Amino acid sequence: MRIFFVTSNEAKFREASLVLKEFGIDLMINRGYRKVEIQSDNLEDIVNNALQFICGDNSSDYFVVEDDGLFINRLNGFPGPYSSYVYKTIGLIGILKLMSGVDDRTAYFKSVVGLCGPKVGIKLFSGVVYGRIAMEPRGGTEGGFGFDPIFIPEGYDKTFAELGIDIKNKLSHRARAFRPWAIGY
Ligand code: ITT
Repeated sequence: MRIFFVTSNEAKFREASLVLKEFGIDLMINRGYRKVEIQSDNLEDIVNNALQFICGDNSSDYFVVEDDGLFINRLNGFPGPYSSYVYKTIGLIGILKLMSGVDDRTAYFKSVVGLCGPKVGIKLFSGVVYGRIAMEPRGGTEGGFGFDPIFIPEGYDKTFAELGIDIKNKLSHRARAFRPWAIGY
């Protein structure tokens, strides 16, 4: 039995692979598939839909798709499901500009992970990590990806990028979605 993570994001793949290694699961990437992403306000719908295009090819392989969002409370959850587009367009500096002068900097990351394969149908798992938006990007060159340089998880003073992959993988939205997945799949 083989499990393929269908993603264009190698950093997501690397983090998920390390989490699943704890459970003796070897993750592979893509097997020629591409994640088809619909536009929706709902991460679960995006994952469900992406899996419809991949699953049911009669192989004995399992497939995983993950969708994430950074939800900033003061911005009514923006960028949320649009995080990928916002990251590529206004980026970290754009988010920090939107947050300029804002006291409530609380935010959270959410991950929805979907699995499909022979006999399991589609199963969804989710994970959340709460935290706050930093005043400036930190740790960008050392580690992390995406919004990691501006996200400080609850209980820490450092950003995900400064904390590095080992600590991030203990508490991240991704780890919290993949761990129950690994136990339950
Ligand atoms: P897929 O091909 O798997 O969709 P993606 O990069 O488009 O890869 P998502 O749509 O799931 O991934 O994620 C939206 C964006 O949120 C992503 O591009 C990152 O910029 C950001 N993001 C997701 N997880 C993150 C994390 O753990 N740390 C920092 N930023 C993250």
